[in-house]
Amino acid sequence: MNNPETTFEPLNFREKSRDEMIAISKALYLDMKKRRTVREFWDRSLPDEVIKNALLAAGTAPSGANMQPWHFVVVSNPEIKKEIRKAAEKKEKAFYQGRASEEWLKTLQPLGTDESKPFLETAPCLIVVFLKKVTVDDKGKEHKNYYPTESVGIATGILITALHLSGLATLTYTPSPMKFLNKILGRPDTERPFLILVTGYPSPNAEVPAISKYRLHQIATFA
Ligand code: IYR
Repeated sequence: MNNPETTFEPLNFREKSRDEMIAISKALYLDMKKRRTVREFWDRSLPDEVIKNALLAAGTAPSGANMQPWHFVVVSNPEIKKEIRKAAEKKEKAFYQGRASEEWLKTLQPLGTDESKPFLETAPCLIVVFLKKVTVDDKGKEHKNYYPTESVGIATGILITALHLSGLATLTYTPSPMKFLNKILGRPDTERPFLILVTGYPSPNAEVPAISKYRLHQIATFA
């Protein structure tokens, strides 16, 4: 608190009424409940501005020591999407045909996934989220990042929320291993691919698995 280099500014907190707080939290819950992970996308272009605003929202996330250890690559170029699909399907083939345990494949069964990933080309936008293991400054010096996994997870959650509330569908997609994304997208070794957020309008006849979420008492304890 008494570091001479630290400056502080007013928070400008506006208190909401109890009724407003309850109404906002309820409305947000009901809207977020409608978010579904979609695997069939429409090849319809998106307003750039929506993606940019969602990225700005993600960038407001709290992070360890405010290091902001994330980088987002927005891929809309069909050639690059094709390259990503080709590399990802190769990894998926190995996963479904041997790398995945019987138990894992059984757990995935209700989702109906397989090695074919056409959405990587159909969706207008792939947001590839990278985790910066270190931050490289203008002079090339590396600075340690703190809690990067937690930080990037929080930023990604905000990104998904922002895109959903803006009217778009997303799919959190994690081919494994994902290192090929550094090569295709020219990202340095100091960054690790975190996930691909496949983004777009859902296909008009998209279907989603009939799955449910746990109830409050199953996910929370009040002590
Ligand atoms: N990456 C594979 C397998 C997969 C793994 C998990 I964990 C999922 O929630 C869904 C799929 C695929 O995308 O098919």
